[in-house]
Amino acid sequence: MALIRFITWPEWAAALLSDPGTVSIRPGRSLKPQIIHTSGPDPMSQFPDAKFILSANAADQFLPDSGTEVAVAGKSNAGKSSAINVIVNRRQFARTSKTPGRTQLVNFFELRDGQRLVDLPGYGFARVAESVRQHWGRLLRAYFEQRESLSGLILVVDVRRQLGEFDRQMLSFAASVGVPIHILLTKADKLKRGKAATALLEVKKELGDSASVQLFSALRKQGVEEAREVLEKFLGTEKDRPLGRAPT
Ligand SMILES: Nc1nc2c(ncn2[C@@H]2O[C@H](COP(=O)(O)OP(=O)(O)O)[C@@H](O)[C@H]2O)c(=O)[nH]1
Ligand SMILES: [Mg+2]
Repeated sequence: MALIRFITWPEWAAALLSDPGTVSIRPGRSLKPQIIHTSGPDPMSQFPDAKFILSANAADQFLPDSGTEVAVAGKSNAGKSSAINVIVNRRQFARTSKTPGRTQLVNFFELRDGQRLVDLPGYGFARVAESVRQHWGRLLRAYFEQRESLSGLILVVDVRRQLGEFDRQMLSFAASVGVPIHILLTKADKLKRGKAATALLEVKKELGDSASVQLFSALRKQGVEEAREVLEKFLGTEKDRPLGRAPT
């Protein structure tokens, strides 16, 4: 729901300070900026009040660890933000592609009271400096080790690619703390039906019972209901996993 109106500079500054996630400036004919709400309440969504809360760059910045939380991970450019937007049915909820900075942080969203979605930083191993890779590795490890509210991992993988080093690291972190895993093989629209089915079978065969897997396309809205059901299941899951075990 977009609300566009002209405001004064003090109003703009106040809005930016109170809710930076929903305010952007567009160059217009007027000297005054426009304020554009991209994430107001949306009655068409299952999560009408979903909102971005904060980005963390260190474990001590994580939100309080109560309720249930579902983490979404994927190598950069896998299609994670697009998938989140379609599943939550909120345009521009998780910014697609180029929001500098945010892609490197642990982003906390509140879906409903006591139910969160966490957008984890994703990266391709080859493209990142070793020091940065190590920082993210530590941050992700800390996240999986510490979050008692973590109830499920949704891993987004480009259906045209094999599971990579990043994906295997995420699977290993989740498995080692007993968190259930669901894999979205996304961009399924990029493959012919037979090829997509083969890719699905291959991942299923490789992972066996350790994860559930489905085809997904944000573009065609394929597999959205299935993904939403998994998200709801994870969010409703009462946790019974042992805590404090370090991922291996
Ligand atoms: N064809 C197709 N393109 C997609 C799909 N999902 C994402 N993309 C494109 O892939 C690129 C990366 O998507 P984004 O969601 O930003 O990936 P992220 O880096 O994992 O968050 C963008 O150009 C998207 O438009 C999909 O299901 N089908
Ligand atoms: Mg993204």
